Amino acid sequence: MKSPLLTTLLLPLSLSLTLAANLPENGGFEDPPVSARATIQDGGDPTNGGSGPGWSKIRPKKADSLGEIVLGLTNEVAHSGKQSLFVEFNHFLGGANGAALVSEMLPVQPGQDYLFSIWNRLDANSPVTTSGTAILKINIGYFTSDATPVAGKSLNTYAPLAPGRGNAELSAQEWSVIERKAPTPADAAFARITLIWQSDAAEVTGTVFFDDVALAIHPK
Ligand SMILES: [Ca+2]
Repeated sequence: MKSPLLTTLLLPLSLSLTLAANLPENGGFEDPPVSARATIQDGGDPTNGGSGPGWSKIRPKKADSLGEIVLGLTNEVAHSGKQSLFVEFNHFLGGANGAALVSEMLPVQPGQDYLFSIWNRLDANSPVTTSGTAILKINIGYFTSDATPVAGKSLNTYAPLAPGRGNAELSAQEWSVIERKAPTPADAAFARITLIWQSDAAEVTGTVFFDDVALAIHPK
């Protein structure tokens, strides 16, 4: 039997570990609830108008001569819970001029081995078609305790979203995970995740679902 003192000591520790293993809040895209595929404008805004939780900014690529990228939430498929984020490329040929989703400032522990992960799956009704590739760019910026950017220490990586182009497990039949090691700098107190959808110069059409964005301490 645990002593009351031990239980008291263990409780805050286990609570902080739980939080540390599940950043950002709403990484599972369950908030706000939707009853169908819903764009940002139609109630599928994971930032809830910029008030969070978890996500602070979202920017679709509005339709023009370079096509568009539509973002929102859907209950069609989910890796966890009932919902995921959908990213719909529609004759997009804007290259780096794409769409983005930005997290809130997430508290992290300095000098730790973190693992960033995000699950992805193609839409069986509209898989990505392109002569080049669609790209998910992942940027993790770090900040000190007074929110000053930690210079030169951000993580920049990317994953191709067209099958057979370096993201071999991506399919419409099942979810697969994109993982990147993300060690925190020694003076980091916060991290901010920016997800950017773009392409190389080729035209892209098709939809990819994303779920369960996490930044968690990597088990040694
Ligand atoms: Ca989910």
